[in-house]
Amino acid sequence: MVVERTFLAIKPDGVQRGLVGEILGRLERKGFKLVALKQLIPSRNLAEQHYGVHKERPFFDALVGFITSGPVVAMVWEGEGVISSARKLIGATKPLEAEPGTIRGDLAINIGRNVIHGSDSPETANFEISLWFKPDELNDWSPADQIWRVE
Ligand code: IDP
Ligand code: MG
Repeated sequence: MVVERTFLAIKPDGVQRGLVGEILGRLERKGFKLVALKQLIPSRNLAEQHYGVHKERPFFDALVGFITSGPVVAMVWEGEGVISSARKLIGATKPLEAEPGTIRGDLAINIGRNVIHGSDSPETANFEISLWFKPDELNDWSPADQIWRVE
């Protein structure tokens, strides 16, 4: 398994509902490494680029309107297989279909208020990381307990 980086963002509903700590805790406890974190209210331009693949979808305007409506917690997480693993921890797009134990399965009901975004492929992850972060906002670091992490 290769070490990868993925872009995750707690959406405005997650921030407004006080779920930031809960979500960060799940990712930390899983064992992934946080390499960038910031809170921002995304500009319309940023949101439209981020959700560019959905430009033609009927929900696009509502989606961009919502993601720009308040603070988002933008993050980059690193680890082996983190892109697909984080998607599993997040759960299905429709929260009522997301498995219990996943973030959306445990914490959300509505598809338009599904708490968190996660990159869906290595290409998307690279695009989204460079869209949301400058290179010097990403930290290369080794956990002090790395000796306990086995192959
Ligand atoms: P994902 O977030 O699980 O990757 P995508 O299909 O990439 O799901 O859609 C991006 C976001 O757009 C979803 O998280 C959801 O908030 C919203 N969305 C997707 N499909 C619909 C829909 O049919 N109605 C309203 N919002 C939707
Ligand atoms: Mg998606």
